Amino acid sequence: KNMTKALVTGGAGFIGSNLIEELIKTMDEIIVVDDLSMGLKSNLPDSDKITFYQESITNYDFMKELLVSKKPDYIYLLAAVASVADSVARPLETHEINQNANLFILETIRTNNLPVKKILFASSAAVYGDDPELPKQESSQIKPLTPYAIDKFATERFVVDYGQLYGLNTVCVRFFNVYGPKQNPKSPYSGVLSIISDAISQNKTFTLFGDGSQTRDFVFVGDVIQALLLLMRTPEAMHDVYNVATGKTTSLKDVIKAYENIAGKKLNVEYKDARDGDIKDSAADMTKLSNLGYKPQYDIQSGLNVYWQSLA
Ligand code: UD2
Repeated sequence: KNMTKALVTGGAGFIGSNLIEELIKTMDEIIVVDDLSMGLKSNLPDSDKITFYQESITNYDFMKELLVSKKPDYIYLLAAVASVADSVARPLETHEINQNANLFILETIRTNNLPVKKILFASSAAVYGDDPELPKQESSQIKPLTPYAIDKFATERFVVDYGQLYGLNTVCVRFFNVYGPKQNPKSPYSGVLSIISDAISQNKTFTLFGDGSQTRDFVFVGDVIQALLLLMRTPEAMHDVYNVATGKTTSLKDVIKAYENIAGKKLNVEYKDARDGDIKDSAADMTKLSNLGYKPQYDIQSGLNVYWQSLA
């Protein structure tokens, strides 16, 4: 029997490590490439199916050798510098990771005729920018406003184009506000729910930028993994881009209220002015992914509940 192999770049990160917990149920080998700049080796489940490499995807010699020798069937391109602020501070460096390294992977697959079954690239709702028209459909106006968003959008186009021009099987996702276990609260630009979780469990003060009326489509990581697996196995999901969210929005104020109820304690909040460049509201139209059978299993209440339990 042929071994089925998946490669996950950024596999020790938040979304990657949650994905791998599912992949070990069906794959024979999961190859993880992660430089541990944000991810943690301890995020990975303990399984002899996992082959871990602490490497940057910008190590081209390494990546080429890995792809050619391992010949993965499925590739999840999740590695990125996920911080928009980092991309504004050092655009050339983040461009190398967020775009060029992914293009190198595509090019290596093409020029070596590697038998990859499907490639999925993780993009971001950031590509929509601050245009106020909501909810965002995949066909809505694209207005990338930061190096991060520009790289995500350009790489989406490369990934789709490598499908159309060279026949690679590819698909892209645009993540909205993903939250859940293993999200790293390290940076002030980490996902707000990881920062709130950290604050409430450690009894720290949470700094709220704005008045709390800003809204987001918060999607629990379990639903994100459902979406990724669905898109990988669905042949019609091809050379195309899909929003990944829930289709429902919640204000930051209401999220905090819900979290306080679950945790059974108050979050200590200090208010500051809205952050430069932050958008007020974000919302996803989920028609396209729903038409493939996607149905989120977690509302904000149940998602936060699982998240809180995971911190215990
Ligand atoms: C998310 C992405 C960003 C980009 C964007 C696209 C994250 C971390 N950021 O930004 O990369 O893709 O979506 O729309 O996924 N907030 C606080 N206190 C804090 C941190 C955040 O009040 O300590 C506020 C923040 O000002 C914002 C809201 O919480 O109004 C959500 O912040 P976020 O960084 O989690 O997510 P977002 O949607 O601004």
